[in-house]
Amino acid sequence: MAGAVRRLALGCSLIAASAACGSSATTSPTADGSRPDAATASGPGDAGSTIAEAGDRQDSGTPAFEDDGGEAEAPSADGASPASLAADRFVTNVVSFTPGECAGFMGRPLPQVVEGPPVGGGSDHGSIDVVSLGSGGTIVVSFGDNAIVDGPGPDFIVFENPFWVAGDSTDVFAEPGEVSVSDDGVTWQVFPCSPAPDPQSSTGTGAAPPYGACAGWHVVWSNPTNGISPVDPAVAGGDAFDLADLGVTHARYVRIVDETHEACPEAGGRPDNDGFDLDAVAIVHAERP
Ligand SMILES: [Ca+2]
Ligand SMILES: [Ca+2]
Repeated sequence: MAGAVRRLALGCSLIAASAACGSSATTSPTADGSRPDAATASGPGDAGSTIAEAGDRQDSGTPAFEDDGGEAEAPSADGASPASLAADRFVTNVVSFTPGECAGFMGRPLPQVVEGPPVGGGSDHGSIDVVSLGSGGTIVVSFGDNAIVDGPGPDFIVFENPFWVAGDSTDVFAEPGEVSVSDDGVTWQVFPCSPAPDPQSSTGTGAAPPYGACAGWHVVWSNPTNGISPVDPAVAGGDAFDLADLGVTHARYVRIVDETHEACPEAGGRPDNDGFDLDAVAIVHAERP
């Protein structure tokens, strides 16, 4: 499994002019009943265009994005309706970016590329609306005056751009990262993430499952064009995190550290698209919903 992932990583690095390294697989995923089938989702769009101004909040806090209940269906026209989620339910600021080796790919400039909702491509291709952290790179983001608070279940979601190799949900093209949270930007609480170096990698680098509490290995279903809520962990895809797992109740900052241990560059690959690719971070339980 890991070997297949590595082979595709090398192959698509050769042909894809993007950090997303989009899969050429055309096989649709098998609907498992628990996830929407987003294989027919549209390509990357302007993520920022669907976010209302921060002052235009919904009193109810209910996302305007439709929740399709996990049914497997193509995106509806209604799904393209403007969202009224506050801008600060997502990243509004890059506090710091410390690129690792072979970092730098950006579908758009920072910070815009990590602001707003995810631009998921479903199971068969990864978003290019990302910044590549590089091997061992670190990024710290915040949410305006908003904060993540501990509510029932997951409290925020990190969106990378993994995909299923040839439609196989057990063979994920994953580039894991360690996620931490902080309320002051100084003291951090860490979700443990220590993937093993991939023993089947021809370069001796790369990360192998299990990925545990790492981010970067659950495909992203939500896209501004498909009506899937980016703040509902049951349908959004991405890697969801629960503050309660760390005994934390309030966090203003999220930090992600690449844990791919990728060679720089991967054989035949671009010199700027290594490591964890950050698309977006969404607050599920917000202090200011
Ligand atoms: Ca929680
Ligand atoms: Ca990636």
